[in-house]
Amino acid sequence: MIISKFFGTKYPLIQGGMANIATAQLAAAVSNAGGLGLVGAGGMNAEMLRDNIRKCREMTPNPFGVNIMLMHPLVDEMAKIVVEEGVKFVTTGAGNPSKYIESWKAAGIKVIPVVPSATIARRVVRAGADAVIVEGCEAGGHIGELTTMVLVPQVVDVVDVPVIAAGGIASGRQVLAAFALGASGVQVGTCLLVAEECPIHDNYKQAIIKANDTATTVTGRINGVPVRIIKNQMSANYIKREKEGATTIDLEHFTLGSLRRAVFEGDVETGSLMAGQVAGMCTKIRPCAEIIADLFVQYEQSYDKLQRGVC
Ligand code: TUI
Repeated sequence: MIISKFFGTKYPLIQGGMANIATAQLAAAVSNAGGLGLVGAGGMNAEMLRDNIRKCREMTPNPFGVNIMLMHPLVDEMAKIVVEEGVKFVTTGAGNPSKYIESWKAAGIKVIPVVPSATIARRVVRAGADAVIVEGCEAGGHIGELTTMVLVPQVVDVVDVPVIAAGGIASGRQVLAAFALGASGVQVGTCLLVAEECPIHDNYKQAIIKANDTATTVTGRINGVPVRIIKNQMSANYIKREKEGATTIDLEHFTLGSLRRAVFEGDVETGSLMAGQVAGMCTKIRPCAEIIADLFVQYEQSYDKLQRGVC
C-alpha cells in the first residue's frame, strides 16, 4: 500500500520528528506541501506541545501528526496530550512505545514507531503498531546500527504493516530505491533543515549547505546513545573524551543543551548540529513545497530512466 492513502496526503512522505526543530511552523509547511508534517515533542514542555498542536491545526487544513521522543522526562504527560488534543498520527523515537499503544489506538490514533532493527519492528507490531518507520544509521540524530539498505528489506520480510524508509533520503533516486527495497513511503529530515520555513538558526542551515558527504560523525557510540551530527569542535572533544573513558554523566554534562545552542543560538562550534549523511546533497535554502515537489518529480524521472534502461 502506498502510504499516502493511509496518511491522506498527496505524497507518500512523512517529516522526521526532529527535537527542538519540528515546530508547528515546519509541520504545517510540510503538510501544506503535501507531506505529513510532524510536531516534534522532543525539546518541548507540555504547554509548548499543546500550543504547537493547536497552532499547526490553524496553519494547515491537511493532516499532520506528533512525534513523541520516548527519552523525554515528560513522556507520560506528552502521551496524554496527543489524546486530549485529538491528534490523528503519532510517531515515536528513541525507545519502545508499547505501553502507550493501547490507549493511543483506543483514541483512534494511528501509531507509527521509528525502529532501528527487525527485532524491535516485530515487537512494536505485536503491540499494535499500524505501520513502522525503519530508520537506517545514515540518519541524523539518535541512530541504530544498521543501514537503510539492509534494514528496510529485512523488516519488510517480517512485518505485515506498511514500512516507511528513513535515513539517507534527500533525492528522488533515493525515494525510488526505498520503494525498490519494499518500502511504502519515506521519512525525510535533513533535507528539510534547509527549508525556508525550518526554524533553525541560519548558521545551522549554512553548515548543512557547506557539508559534504563525509561531514558527519557519530558521538556516543561507546556510551550507548549514538547520535549523528556535523563534525565540529564539540564532536571532536566529545569523541576524544569518550575514548579516554569519560563516564556517561560527564558526557551528558558536556552535551547538555548543545542541540539547543546549535538551533537557537547558531553556535556551530560547541553546538550539536544533528544531520544525516545526506547533508552533502542539501545545497540551497528553498521553500518546503519546492523541496518536496522536486523529490517526487525526480522520483518519476528516475523511474522512467530505470524502465528505459538508460541509467
Ligand atoms: O529518535 C530518533 N532520533 C532522535 S531523538 C533525538 S533527541 C536525543 N538527543 C540526544 C540523545 C538522545 C536523543 C535526536 N534524534 N530516531 C528514531 C530512533 N529510534 N532511532 C533509534 C531509535 C530506537 C532505539 C531503540 C527505537 C527503539 C528502540 O528500542 C529499544 C528497545 O529496547 O526496545
